[in-house]
Amino acid sequence: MKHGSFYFVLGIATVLGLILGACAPTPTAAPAATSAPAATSAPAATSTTAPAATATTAPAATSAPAATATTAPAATATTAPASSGGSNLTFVLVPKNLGNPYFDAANTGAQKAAKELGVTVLYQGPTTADATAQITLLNSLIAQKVSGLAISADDADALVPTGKAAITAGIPVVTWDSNISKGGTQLFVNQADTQGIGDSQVQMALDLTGPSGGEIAILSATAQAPNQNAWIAVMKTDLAMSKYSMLKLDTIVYGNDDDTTSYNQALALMKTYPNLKVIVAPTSVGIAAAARAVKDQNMIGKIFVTGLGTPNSLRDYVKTNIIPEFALWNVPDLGYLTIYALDALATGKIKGQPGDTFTAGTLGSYTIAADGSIVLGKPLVFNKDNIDNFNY
Ligand code: RAM
Repeated sequence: MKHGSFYFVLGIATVLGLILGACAPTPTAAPAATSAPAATSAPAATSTTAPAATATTAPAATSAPAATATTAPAATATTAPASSGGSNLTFVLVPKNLGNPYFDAANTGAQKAAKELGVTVLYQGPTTADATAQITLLNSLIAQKVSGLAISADDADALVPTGKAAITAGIPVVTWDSNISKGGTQLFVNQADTQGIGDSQVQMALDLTGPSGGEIAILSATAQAPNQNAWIAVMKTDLAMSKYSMLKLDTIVYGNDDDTTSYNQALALMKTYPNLKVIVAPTSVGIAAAARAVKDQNMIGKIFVTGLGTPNSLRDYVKTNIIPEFALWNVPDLGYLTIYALDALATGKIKGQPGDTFTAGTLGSYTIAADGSIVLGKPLVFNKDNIDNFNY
């Protein structure tokens, strides 16, 4: 080869090499995953919206690459490995279901905590609020040896063996929002006092019927939902008290935290109970669907809706007086606190015993109560005067 041609070929090869080098995934893009091959391809898996993710869920797999999303049909969304510190910990925040704005809001707080702690938090859950699908996902995450699980349970009892299996495998487990029964979790991060949440639902119903009372109905999430069932138990006790004797509970129906099912249940309630005055929906999906049903049926002012939901999804209904008031807690803070609690367990700062104390970043210090829980704070009541102060 002549010198001229040699240098020409060399030049081309060098340019090609530079281009290929620039396209290659950089190792720094895989913050927490150690051995998962797909991790490098999911750097900014910022995609909170990432659908049935395959490779993007892989960062969770630290040592069992085969058992990733393919064995977890229910697992879909994943979020940014926010890790900035030196930790290799990969926690998974598991909601009752994906596509629920309430859990998405919790995930924003969880990601904030992840950044502060230098850990990775993945967000994976079943597509429907179904315990069997949630157990399938959890079994997969246990097989992948993730560093910790934060679960909002679809069923208190059905998840006990799964929670136990994780703990036995050395994977710390905290529940948040919706608890697993005894033995299935090491710590429950409760959003607000259960009694207080139940009381607020009945009080708001009375506010909306007015002092003379009237017929009310409860539109809940799933029939097995641990948190809704605990709140409904409080509501039933309250309704049996003389101070609420003017309220008549017609029925309890379940919309399964599914928008269409909840909407249809609300329509059926209005049809079946012509004197219905208030639908109480202690679920973020149910309350929004019920409000829409009232609007679509032109029942504004005749039937009111209240319960629990996120300010952003209910703002318009508050302003049009379909939902004059409703309650909730600071959901991003709930996700934030949950990840701090899980990190404290995973790093041995606490054992999950009553009396154990840890600091949850900007939220301050928490001590585990005798019942194995910590409580975020008090429920907030939202109405047209304050709703614009909240954005989640
Ligand atoms: C739904 C879920 C969740 C509950 C909220 C209020 O999003 O059922 O568990 O806490 O509503």
